[in-house]
Amino acid sequence: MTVMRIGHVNIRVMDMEAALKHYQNVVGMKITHRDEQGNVYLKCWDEWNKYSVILTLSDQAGMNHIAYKVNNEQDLDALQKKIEAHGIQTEMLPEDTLPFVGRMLRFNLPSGHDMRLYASKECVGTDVGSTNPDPWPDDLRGAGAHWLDHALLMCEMNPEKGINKVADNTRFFIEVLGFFQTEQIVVGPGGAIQLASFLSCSSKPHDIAFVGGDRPGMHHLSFFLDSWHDILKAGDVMAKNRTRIDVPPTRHGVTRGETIYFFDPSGNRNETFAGLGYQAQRDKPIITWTEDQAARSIFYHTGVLDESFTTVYT
Ligand code: M3P
Ligand code: FE
Repeated sequence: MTVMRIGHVNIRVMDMEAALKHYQNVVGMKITHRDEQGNVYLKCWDEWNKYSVILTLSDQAGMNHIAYKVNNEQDLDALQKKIEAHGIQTEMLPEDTLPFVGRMLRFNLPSGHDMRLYASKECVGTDVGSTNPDPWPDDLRGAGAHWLDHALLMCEMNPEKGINKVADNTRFFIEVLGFFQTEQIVVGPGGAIQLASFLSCSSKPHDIAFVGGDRPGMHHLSFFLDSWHDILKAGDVMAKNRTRIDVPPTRHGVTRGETIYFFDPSGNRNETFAGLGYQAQRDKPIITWTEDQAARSIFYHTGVLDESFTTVYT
């Protein structure tokens, strides 16, 4: 188990001031760094590394790269060999290519997404510290998200042409990066097509997920909250800030998560996600959702899936 967790996501925004208001006042993050190119780095109060979101000004929304943290530098070297042996080219970027981050292994996932692995990022501590910590800090803002929890990436899928990057990424994450699959949504005759895949490298129901679509992209990045009550309050915060809500508070069948989907001002979808769902263990049978229950797997209460939920993404 060498990959520990999601480290950060670099996303593109079209209006930096509006984005900063959103990620600070709604999500509850704090700015920890600005670089000379104008990128802004933010962290959640319960994270101990320097940042988990990098905002880059652009004329188009979306994700530049996603990065996961591995145990140590030796694991990074070992993973480089494994990834290359799988037929994927890699590049080891030198320390400080990104501020406060050590060497960074760069490669493209089978789905085309730019992914990075690194072993070190400056530790600045959580907002309650590590000595006799209080359960939460006094200056919580907005939803008061604890940490960046996971991301869901859209992957090209065209069964007629035999293209299924959801399945290709799943194989890569299991065979090369050491993740294990917790859940899947299958469609088509005999459930032969893997439409969605949920993968863990921890004891959480997912640390990354993939869903099939027309083109690669980012469906959402998700921030962790403690409880259903915190989800309700996050909805209040969104209303106060006139945040565009995509899906109001509900529960997922997949992962059992309690959720709200909403958009940042550039149209990047965010999620607040509560509950650890269940203990994801490596020997747990994979949970399978069948095509007739696919909508309920995503929105458990209504069992209704608005088409825009899987067609609108950045
Ligand atoms: C989640 C989650 C889709 C499923 C989404 C599930 C888009 O976001 O955190 O469990 O099919
Ligand atoms: Fe999610």
